[in-house]
Amino acid sequence: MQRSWAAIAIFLSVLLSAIGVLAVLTNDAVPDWVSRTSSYQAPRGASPEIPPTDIRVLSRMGAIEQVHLVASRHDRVTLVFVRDISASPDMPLQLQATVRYGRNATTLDNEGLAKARVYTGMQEYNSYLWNPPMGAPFLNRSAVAALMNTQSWAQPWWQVYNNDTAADIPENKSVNAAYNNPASLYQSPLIYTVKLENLLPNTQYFYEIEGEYSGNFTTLPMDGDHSKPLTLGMWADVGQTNVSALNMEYLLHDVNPDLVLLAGDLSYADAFQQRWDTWGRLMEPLMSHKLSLFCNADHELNVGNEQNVGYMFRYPAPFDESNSPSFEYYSFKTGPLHVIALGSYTVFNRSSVQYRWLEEELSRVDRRRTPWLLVMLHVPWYCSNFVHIGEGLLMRESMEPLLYKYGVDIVLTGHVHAYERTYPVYQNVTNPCGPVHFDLGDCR
Ligand SMILES: *[C@@H]1O[C@H](CO)[C@@H](O)[C@H](O)[C@H]1NC(C)=O
Ligand SMILES: *[C@@H]1O[C@H](CO)[C@@H](O)[C@H](O)[C@H]1NC(C)=O
Ligand SMILES: *[C@@H]1O[C@H](CO)[C@@H](O)[C@H](O)[C@H]1NC(C)=O
Ligand SMILES: *[C@@H]1O[C@H](CO)[C@@H](O)[C@H](O)[C@H]1NC(C)=O
Ligand SMILES: *[C@@H]1O[C@H](CO)[C@@H](O)[C@H](O)[C@H]1NC(C)=O
Ligand SMILES: *[C@@H]1O[C@H](CO)[C@@H](O)[C@H](O)[C@H]1NC(C)=O
Ligand SMILES: *[C@@H]1O[C@H](CO)[C@@H](O)[C@H](O)[C@H]1NC(C)=O
Ligand SMILES: CC(=O)N[C@H]1CO[C@H](CO)[C@@H](O)[C@@H]1O
Ligand SMILES: [Fe+2]
Repeated sequence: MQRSWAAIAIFLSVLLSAIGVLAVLTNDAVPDWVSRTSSYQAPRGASPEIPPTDIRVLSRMGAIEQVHLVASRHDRVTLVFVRDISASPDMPLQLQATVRYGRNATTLDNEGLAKARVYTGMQEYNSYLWNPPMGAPFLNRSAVAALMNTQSWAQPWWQVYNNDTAADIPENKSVNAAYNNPASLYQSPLIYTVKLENLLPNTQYFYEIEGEYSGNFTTLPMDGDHSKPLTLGMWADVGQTNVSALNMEYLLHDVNPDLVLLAGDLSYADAFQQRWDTWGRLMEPLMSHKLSLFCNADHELNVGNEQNVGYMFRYPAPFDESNSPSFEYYSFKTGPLHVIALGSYTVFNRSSVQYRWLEEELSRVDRRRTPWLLVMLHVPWYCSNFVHIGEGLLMRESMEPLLYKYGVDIVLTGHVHAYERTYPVYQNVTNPCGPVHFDLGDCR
């Protein structure tokens, strides 16, 4: 069975509005594909970060929140949720939670035990807080100085960056509080994870967490099942402004995808860790109902001292399920589609583990079952944004021949905060056998 471009319909947000791109993947076996072009246009211009006092991002004070579903395998979905007990010292510490799930919303015949983990993050008072390159400030320097000042409650010898003024904080620099300043230690909420197992394809499932929170989702088709079109919601560089929220609502209600692919840069927490929590709350309407896959990017790794920790604990990638030794690269198959996620900020040269895994993974692709082959990574290999041109070149140099050899159809990227789509291309030259590159991103 052959893939054909005639059978791909692409929802495009209009030029320069960089989000809400959707592909309906079918193949020749499905004659009644519908071509659709979205008229959606993300609002232009800077949008202020949603303040922490906004109802959409407020802590639920010990109740279940930040519920999200990660695609894992054809018969398995990972459910993640959170309890923020930071303001409830008397609440019993519950490190497990019962999740009941099933096809019948009344009987919920299956049960899973979710286990909680927490992590500590070293807060970084990044200049993105008071001087962000996108959007408007979330905190000013005085507010940051106040946050870092522990002298009213910590032992007096603990150094603080300054006492009570913003004057010492460099205008446009990141500042780490001293490691022994207790104000610099962030304690994550309880993050619970459970794998919902033995799921049937193309089936609506209902779930209930501790009898307290309920939701539903629909499983994806088996790989090789080409009986109906597969709708993908694709986005990147999401953030947490009103525009991020609008884009989320658009994906949920208008696109109504089977699967959401987020090509990196999720929350822009940038090592001010509680912004992972506000993002998780803001995205819950979409992510508690639709299956997503993610890849990690610069804002998960190295804007601030994130080092992927917040990402890794909260958005577990199905790497075990795909013979990968690292959450940074994995694969997922459904219907006519084989997705491979790669790490733009993971060593990618020919002696790297990532390269060798990719080569093996590509050799495992069965084009009869999954005629569409999509590679998701963060930093574009091709783009016309001169600020970012060249950032993806080393990875492209290393891996492009492999992708070409195995006939990858689509390379999905983000990072540049603009929408752009290439002709099929290989080594800088239009080539009908090369992949088409989609650069997505919220331009906020
Ligand atoms: C769900 O289970 C209940 C109780 O067994 C049953 O009465 C009901 O018909 C079932 N619903 C569906 C949709 O199967
Ligand atoms: C900084 O923000 C705080 C509230 O977070 C506000 O009370 C204060 O007036 C602001 N300071 C300046 C200099 O804008
Ligand atoms: C903070 O206050 C203490 C006590 O008043 C003073 O010794 C110290 O120099 C101050 N630190 C800074 C950074 O201003
Ligand atoms: C499934 O969840 C969605 C989103 O929360 C909700 O709107 C819908 O009513 C639910 N469906 C059923 C049958 O409960
Ligand atoms: C963002 O959205 C909220 C809720 O709709 C609204 O109250 C607020 O005014 C908006 N903020 C901006 C800057 O548009
Ligand atoms: C691949 O990259 C790693 C990390 O930068 C480096 O240590 C190694 O020497 C490189 N190998 C080759 C063959 O370039
Ligand atoms: C492709 O273009 C880049 C940037 O212009 C250049 O550095 C690179 O050498 C070119 N590669 C090939 C194979 O032509
Ligand atoms: C060079 C630079 O980025 N300067 C910025 C430093 O931060 C202030 C706001 O705090 C901006 O106005 C400057 O443009
Ligand atoms: Fe990025």
